[in-house]
Amino acid sequence: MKIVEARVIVTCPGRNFVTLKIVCDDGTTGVGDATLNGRELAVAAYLREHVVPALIGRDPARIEDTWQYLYKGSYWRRGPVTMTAIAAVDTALWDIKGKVAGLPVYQLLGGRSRSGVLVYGHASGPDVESVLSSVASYVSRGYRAVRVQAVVPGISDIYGVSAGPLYEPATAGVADEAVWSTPHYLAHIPAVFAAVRAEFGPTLQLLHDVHHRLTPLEAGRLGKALEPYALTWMEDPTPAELQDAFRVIRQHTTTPLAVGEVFNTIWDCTQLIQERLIDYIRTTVVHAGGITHLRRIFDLAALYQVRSGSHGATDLSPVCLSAALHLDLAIPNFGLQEYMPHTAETDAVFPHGYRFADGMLHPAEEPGLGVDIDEELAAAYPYRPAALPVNRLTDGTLHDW
Ligand code: CS2
Ligand code: MG
Repeated sequence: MKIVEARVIVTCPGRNFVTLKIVCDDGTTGVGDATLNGRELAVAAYLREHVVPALIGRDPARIEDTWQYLYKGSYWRRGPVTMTAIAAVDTALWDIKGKVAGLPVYQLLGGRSRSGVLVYGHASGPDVESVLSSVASYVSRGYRAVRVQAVVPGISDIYGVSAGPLYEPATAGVADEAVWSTPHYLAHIPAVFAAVRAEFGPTLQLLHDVHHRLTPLEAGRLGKALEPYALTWMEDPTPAELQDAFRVIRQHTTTPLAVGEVFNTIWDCTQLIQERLIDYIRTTVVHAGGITHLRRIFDLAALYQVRSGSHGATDLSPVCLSAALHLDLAIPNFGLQEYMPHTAETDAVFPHGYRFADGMLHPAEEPGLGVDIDEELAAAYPYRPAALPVNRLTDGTLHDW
């Protein structure tokens, strides 16, 4: 078999997605997600200009060799654009291998390790009462794990609180500006979790995303304040360019820590994993080099009792989610999978067979990943520039977002 074509498809059914579709000489196709929120066209150009020409004529069965070729062969290693492009190729090749074998991809990864993939949903609200009813709506739909974000008195526009049923941080055109105050935030969040825990009892899994906004010491203080409410994890407490920052947090709290949605390679988390500075690694198929490289990260993590908790926001397309579910089902150290349902328009552009039942997602049983892109429909939604917000302190200083 040979690869004869690879198409880079950019579409915006409500938000932008980049998809790679690889076509083989016998007509077999495979898809890979290549979406990098707010930087979509950089990955599209990287694929079109530098990767697709190198794919033509290659044997699609050689997944590992192609990964090494694209990683080592470019000389310029790592980085979100490169690793997202490699991920798209890798994911599409796993899809093809599954179709050729006549098996769902999870079977090629060692088979099922569990009955389904436990997911968490996103509850939020403008005040504690509405947060409680948002959590209740997830519980009534069968969710067993819920991430809780809340508006903080004194901060009008806060990360993770949706205005409507769908949360979408990227906005049309140039970046929005948000305002942040750490003292207001630290004063409010423990009370929100006290109310949620009191209402829903001890066994509902609760999570919180700090979105990189605290110093290590502030994060230690928040983690300690949240200990009575037994969170499953506190996410991205501080930026992680310096992995040893997590030592400080660890010294101060037993609240479990999760990090990794902006990581691209295993080298971004070796220290975090090997020193057991985190409990969950949240890297994804699309941003960390595809199924091949993410498997490598999860295997390292398994040695240190660190579990997976892959990012699954709506900017990761149904192609990424499908691939994530196959890996989640197979690995021994699965923890949780984030799940934010896509819009009806997005679901129509990416026909897929995964389904939600009893708080879990279940991948399609058909050969490959069980997801595709309807290219005709995709063409009806042209690309629209959109950007993630920036964040400033009350005095105007640019802060982490
Ligand atoms: C978030 C995301 O889902 C999460 O945990 O951190 O909403 C994130 O902000 C976006 O995916 C950025 O593209
Ligand atoms: Mg997050």
